[in-house]
Amino acid sequence: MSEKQITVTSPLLPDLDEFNEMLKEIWASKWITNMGQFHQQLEKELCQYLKVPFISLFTNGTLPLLTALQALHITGEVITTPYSFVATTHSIWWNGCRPVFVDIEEETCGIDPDKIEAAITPKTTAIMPVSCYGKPCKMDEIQAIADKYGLKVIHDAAHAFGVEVDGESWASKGDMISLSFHATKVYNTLEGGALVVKDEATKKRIDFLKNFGFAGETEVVAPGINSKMDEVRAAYGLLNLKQVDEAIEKRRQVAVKYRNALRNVPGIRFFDDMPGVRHNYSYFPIFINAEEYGQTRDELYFKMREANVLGRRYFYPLISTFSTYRSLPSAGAENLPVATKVANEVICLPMHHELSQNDLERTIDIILK
Ligand code: T4K
Repeated sequence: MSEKQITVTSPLLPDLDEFNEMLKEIWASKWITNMGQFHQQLEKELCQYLKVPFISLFTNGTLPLLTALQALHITGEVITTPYSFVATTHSIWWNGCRPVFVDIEEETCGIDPDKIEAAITPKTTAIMPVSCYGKPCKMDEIQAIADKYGLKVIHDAAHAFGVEVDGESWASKGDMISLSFHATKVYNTLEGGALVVKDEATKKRIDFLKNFGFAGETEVVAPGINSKMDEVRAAYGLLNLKQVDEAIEKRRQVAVKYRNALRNVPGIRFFDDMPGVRHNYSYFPIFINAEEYGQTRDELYFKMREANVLGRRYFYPLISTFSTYRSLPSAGAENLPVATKVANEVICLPMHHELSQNDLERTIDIILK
């Protein structure tokens, strides 16, 4: 364990002097939260960067999911994927709804649209797909099913910051789109998140909901929550926005090197770029076929750990196997064969803007041995 630790990710940090200048402004104004000037500026700049009409900032990427379900009055059953971070399903549960797991497809690791209709019941009110690893899931097919049955689509795009398909922002797909700006994401505000919405009235409603439901000093129009982003994080976010493209380009170069090194290794599968897609390279998952590769996923995973290379098994175990959810009728492995297989095959390799050539070689060498 003598060699330097290589982690799965490393946060994009703003220049400390520039940040300090912004902190001085905040200190001077004494306005530190509740939709201050940096909060407003970041919302404006994110709308431009993400090519979306309206955005509302949040303290993390879980609360926009919870709030979207509230705002859309979602009840009953919500169809979702078991192959995600737990926050996706928790947001459904916290709204008093029942998550209904539908299997994923290997091609995108997103929910399989061909399996959605069979899971729809009279109680279904929404679909919550995830663009896992920032890879666009089959949103057009999902939206068509939602339209046919009158369902809402809440798109968990936590991983998909800056992703575009044929020039269109992926953060515009769905009725409401949730983003995470956690430290481990391509773009971070320390902790943070946002909800993208389509019209001004909805934006206003979300802004009320994230501020206890207040619509003025004395009027409360809804049972809201407190999930406002403060000025310090908004300032940090403004600085990071200036350098996120450079970070994405560095990640792209890492992806190219991984692909070149691993392309012909039997039993290792990974994603290539999709035509017309601007990827953000937020994760670099590889999938191990133990028989062809000669080692199981866990054998490789623990070998990497021994060498201080900390890949992560995102998303193992499946959400549907956790104690809260495993008794749901849709949670059985027989209903989720692809997700179960993929969760047992995946390792996300170290992927961030600061990986050195030596870091990459160390990681690749372990896999090639
Ligand atoms: N929907 C989806 C699809 C999501 O993936 C997530 C979050 C959400 C919703 C909810 O969004 P948030 O409410 O979290 O904004 C991480 C993140 O905490 C979580 O945000 C993320 N998804 C999930 C996939 O991964 P951990 O438990 O794996 O993180 P941790 O602390 O083990 O960190 C991993 C590595 O990152 C460390 O080994 C080193 C590096 N790191 C991490 C932190 C926190 C740093 O270098 N500095 C840091 O400050 O969950």
